Amino acid sequence: MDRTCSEKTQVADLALFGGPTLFEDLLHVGCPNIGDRRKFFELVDDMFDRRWLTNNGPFVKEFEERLANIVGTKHCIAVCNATIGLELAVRAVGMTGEVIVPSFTFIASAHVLEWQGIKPVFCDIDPETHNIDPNRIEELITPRTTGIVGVHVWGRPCEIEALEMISSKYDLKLVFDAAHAFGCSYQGKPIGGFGDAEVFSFHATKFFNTFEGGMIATNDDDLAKKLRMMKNFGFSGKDTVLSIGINGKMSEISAAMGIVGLESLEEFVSINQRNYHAYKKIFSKLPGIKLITYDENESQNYQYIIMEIDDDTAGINRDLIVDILTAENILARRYFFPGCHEMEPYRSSYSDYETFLPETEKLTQSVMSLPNGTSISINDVERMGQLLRFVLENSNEIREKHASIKTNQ
Ligand code: T4K
Repeated sequence: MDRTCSEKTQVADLALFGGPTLFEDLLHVGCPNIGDRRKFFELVDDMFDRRWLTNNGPFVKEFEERLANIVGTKHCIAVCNATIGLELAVRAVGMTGEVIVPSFTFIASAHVLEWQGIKPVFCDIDPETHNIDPNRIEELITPRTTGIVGVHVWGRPCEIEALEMISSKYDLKLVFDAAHAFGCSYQGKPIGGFGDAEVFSFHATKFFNTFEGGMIATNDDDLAKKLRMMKNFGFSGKDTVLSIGINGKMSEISAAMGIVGLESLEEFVSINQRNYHAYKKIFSKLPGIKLITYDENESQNYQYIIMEIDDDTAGINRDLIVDILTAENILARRYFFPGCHEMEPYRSSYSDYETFLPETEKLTQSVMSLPNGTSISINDVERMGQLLRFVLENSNEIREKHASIKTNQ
């Protein structure tokens, strides 16, 4: 049975120290939002009746049309996941040699380059936006640089104008990893139409999902044509292959999930926004915890509840907070930790990043994310808030108790 947080009257009540858990069920960061199941099963029945399961079927075509209406681009190309989508985009725009990318991102943003023999050159971030810092890009450009991959981290757009200026000044390709940014806008325009192409993720953990899946958006007709061939082994027609390609196709069942999910898009956003406001109200009163905020004049999906922990003010560090929450069945995550440059193969290949990624280093030590989405209620948010308040109020005792347990282990 769930217990209310007021029952945590002493430090020994924390689950980390053997007390009962605050939540009976696990609260996940990235628990999927699911649309109308009945409608989904109807579409699956149609699909089985038709016996057309993949390879540019009617659901994929319909889904792509609907996506293009939402993001306002000429072309939306559905793919099996954003990682393959990024690989296709990077390759199709002609990136080679070195490409500048932030290290503060999910590892896929770097791997899609390395996987194709392109060196990811990691750029530091702006500590306020968590996005690539345009002021640090020019110093990284060499004769081998062919492009920039900007990442709209947490769905908050990069400084797109500045990135566009740099890429046109140095004749670089510009692709956006928009994995987090479906439903978001920049200066009133939907994310999707910027740079040479933008790539979205519809993975189960994103606020809108197709189980696995993704989409490449572009306004460039030639690029779209190339991408469509490349995601289908390079085929142009039944028997002719015109270029190297891969299998990046989205299946019909994923597209069916997407079509159904789109009908609940507004509901997903409004629940996320409601929870975000509840988190904001509680966390603005907690010393040492800074919640990242969204510009409410732009469209947002409000999926990510991201906190930065200031150890000195909070009296407790990020890792111990994550351990405490995890023990209570709140599976908080250290997104993104460590930075990509600290993971293989980059860690072994490049040794000197620490000196020029200071903001990335700092942020990866203090950042964490909390659950959001349709599986999270206001009551859940309030209980998490009460727990965190209890933790901060008792930080000294918690730290000491934790240290003494560690010493005795
Ligand atoms: N670029 C960026 C900036 C990205 O963040 C991502 C993906 C990509 C590119 C690549 O996109 P895709 O190729 O995936 O389309 C998760 C996701 O797998 C990944 O898609 C996402 N970013 C990343 C931020 O998070 P993990 O390894 O942390 O996932 P995992 O299995 O630990 O799951 C996360 C939480 O979600 C867990 O608490 C469990 C929960 N969960 C997960 C699934 C799959 C559920 O409750 N239900 C589920 O069905 O990477």
